[in-house]
Amino acid sequence: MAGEPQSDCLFCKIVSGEIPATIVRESETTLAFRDINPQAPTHVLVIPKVHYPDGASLAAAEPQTAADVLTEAGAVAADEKIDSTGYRIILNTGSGAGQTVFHAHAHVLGGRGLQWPPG
Ligand code: IU
Repeated sequence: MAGEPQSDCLFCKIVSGEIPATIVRESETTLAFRDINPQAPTHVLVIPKVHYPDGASLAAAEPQTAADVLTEAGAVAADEKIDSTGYRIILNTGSGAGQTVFHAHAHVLGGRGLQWPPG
């Protein structure tokens, strides 16, 4: 059922503690941890604790939790001191856009120059 933990979902297992992660922030509804394959000096993933396959489906079902993900992404940027230099929040959506884990997550990237448009 939408929103329920999925037994085959890596990020649900991080939420439950079954798989370890370097957690940098936690709120009632979200978890933020370092990406295992960082693409910038700061690369943190912010996820909802509930399972939805992507950010849009999360926002449609639980808009407050989607807002919490963005608020926490901003808090990560402040914690990492990249808020003054600029940072990027990315929600890859669909395999064609590079999404590989189908549990909603926002990438927070910063600490280096970021090009536009992204690849
Ligand atoms: P994507 O937007 O679905 O491609 O992002 C998934 C991210 O999850 C990607 O950057 C991976 O490096 C990251 N990740 C992780 O942090 N820990 C893991 O155990 C696995 C993937 I698998």
